[in-house]
Amino acid sequence: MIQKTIRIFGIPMDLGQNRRGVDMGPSAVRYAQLKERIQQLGFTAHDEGNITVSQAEETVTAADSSINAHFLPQVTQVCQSTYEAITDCWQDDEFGLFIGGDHSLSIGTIAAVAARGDVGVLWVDAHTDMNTPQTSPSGNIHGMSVATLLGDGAESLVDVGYAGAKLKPENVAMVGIRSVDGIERDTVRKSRVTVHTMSDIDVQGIHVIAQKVLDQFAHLDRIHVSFDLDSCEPRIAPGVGTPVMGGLTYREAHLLMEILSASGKVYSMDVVEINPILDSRNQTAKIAVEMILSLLGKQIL
Ligand SMILES: [Mn+2]
Repeated sequence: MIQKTIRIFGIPMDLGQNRRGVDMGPSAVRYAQLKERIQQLGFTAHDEGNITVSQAEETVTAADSSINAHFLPQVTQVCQSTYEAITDCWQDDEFGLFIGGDHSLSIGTIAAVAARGDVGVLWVDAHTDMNTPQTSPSGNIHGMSVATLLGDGAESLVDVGYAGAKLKPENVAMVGIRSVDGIERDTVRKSRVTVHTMSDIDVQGIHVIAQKVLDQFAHLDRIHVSFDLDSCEPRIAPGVGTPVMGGLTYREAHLLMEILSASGKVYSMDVVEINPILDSRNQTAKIAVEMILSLLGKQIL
């Protein structure tokens, strides 16, 4: 497919986790010449600016200690306005590009994508993000996004956009996984989500894994890529809130994007968890732009 027009939204959400700084991710990616680079590839790019996100400091509502999910009302509201803004401005024949912000924002972006029909979601991440308020050791919502999208989580978040689950587990694949919490491990095992761990990539090679993802999504016309920069090896992407050693190399990440792009099915993308405060000379935002260009079809020759 690869649409001719790219519609960009920034979602400076930092309420879904506890390392401050990911709210500056959209600025860092724009500073890394996102729009110019996309236009150089021959696309038209429209930047819709940022969704409004309240600051943690201005929160007046007392924390709700009855549920283990920090900033639940605020995260719900941002996901809802993200859903609405995307639904209003993003045309069917455009590629949707959503820049974060922490990974909780995907609850809003993927709700908007899924509202247009069945979609395969490739979750590129060090973590499975399948905790619920009942299982989460931290209470941080960015570790609950996938469970929420599958319909298991805080009710207000599950119902962002429209009531109920947004994804079917058989339409979700994960790549880059190397850190899963205790009880979360049981949830992942029991779910029908397909998980390709770093060990699988080591043994089989990323090209084989990429093909398996495409085979899994063979019955679907559209693929959404949710790219958490912590999937990459921290030496190449140091500017993330939760770095985990042993991640995707620069070339593995690129090749994954290139193979997906060649399928002609990629429809939209989240790029999340870039933390410029922890970064080194905007290196992580620059890698994010490289991944976006590869997914849009940039080739070596
Ligand atoms: Mn994540």
